[in-house]
Amino acid sequence: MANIANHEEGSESDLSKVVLDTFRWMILARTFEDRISNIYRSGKIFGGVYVGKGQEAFSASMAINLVKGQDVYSPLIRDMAGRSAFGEPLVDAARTYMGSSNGPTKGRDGNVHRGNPREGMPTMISHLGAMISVVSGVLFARRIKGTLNNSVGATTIGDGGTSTGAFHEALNLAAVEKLPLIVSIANNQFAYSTPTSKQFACHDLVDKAVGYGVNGINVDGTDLIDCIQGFQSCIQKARAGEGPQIVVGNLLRLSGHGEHDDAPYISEEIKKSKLGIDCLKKSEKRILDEGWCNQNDIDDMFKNAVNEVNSAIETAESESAPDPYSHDWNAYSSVKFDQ
Ligand SMILES: Cc1ncc(C[n+]2csc(CCOP(=O)(O)OP(=O)(O)O)c2C)c(N)n1
Repeated sequence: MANIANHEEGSESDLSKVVLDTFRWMILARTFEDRISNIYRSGKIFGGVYVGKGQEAFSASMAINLVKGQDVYSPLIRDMAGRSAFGEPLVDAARTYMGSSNGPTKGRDGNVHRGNPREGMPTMISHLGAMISVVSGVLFARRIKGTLNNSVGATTIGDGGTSTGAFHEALNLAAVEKLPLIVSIANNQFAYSTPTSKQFACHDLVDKAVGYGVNGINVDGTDLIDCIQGFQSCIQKARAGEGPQIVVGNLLRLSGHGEHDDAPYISEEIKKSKLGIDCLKKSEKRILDEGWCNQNDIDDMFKNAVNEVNSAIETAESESAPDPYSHDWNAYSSVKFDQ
């Protein structure tokens, strides 16, 4: 259990506030993704659905520690909680899944390749490792233009993604240039069905940080407070000019790779291990044990999330798909990442 008395950033009340804020985003993400999975199973969603069940604490803890309007945040497929915590409107996600032409991809993409570059959230590229260079490029450009100031850039990758050449090249360059980059590695034990033992030979993923000459830490990805404090400390170091930071979150994906995958390759043994603990349930228990709020407050958080999800999905469902005869398919080329 993390020691709240050692919380570096301030008092216990600061910590309880950030924990409750982050917990709300976790609830919203879980409620939304559970609903989207059901809609997918009813055949109303084109394309795949990839969820972050079990990774919400790790995901939201990075984003909650970033400054919107200043920092860059580049989420990956399991970062619904982080997206919400960074300020992505829920309706943007609903519109993307439901194919609404009012959505950020204008109904051209049915899942996660959405972003809002003007708000500091680059549009997600699926090729594993690619977003590290994108975020590094933004930071590098800001440095050259003299607009970097106090900003940092953060992105996520999975355990499998750390085996790519793109990960290596981008992190190496960011380290050489001492960019204020935070890379969270969500070690959910599998890259699709490939276990970590077939993915890398190092003892621990955090050992990779040593090879690049950057700071790296491990956090318990099922423990909200450990995640919040780990990201707080690494983001602070990046802002202070200490170069790239790696935060490895150890957890288990509590779903298939996508909702089309029932994941028979995940053993009961690992599901029952500490890695398989549901971060949402663990956070709820800790919050109640600490007396940071009561059960009624938590029930209200879940009710509010259901209302928010209903409203976002109703809006998206009432909107039309792009008309292939009148739609300007080149509209995206006019969008510039003006940073
Ligand atoms: C360069 C590249 N190779 C392969 C893929 C296909 N692919 C998509 S997700 C995935 C598994 C990713 O595993 P991991 O990085 O551990 O993330 P997780 O899905 O477990 O969150 C693969 C192989 C891809 N998107 N990009």
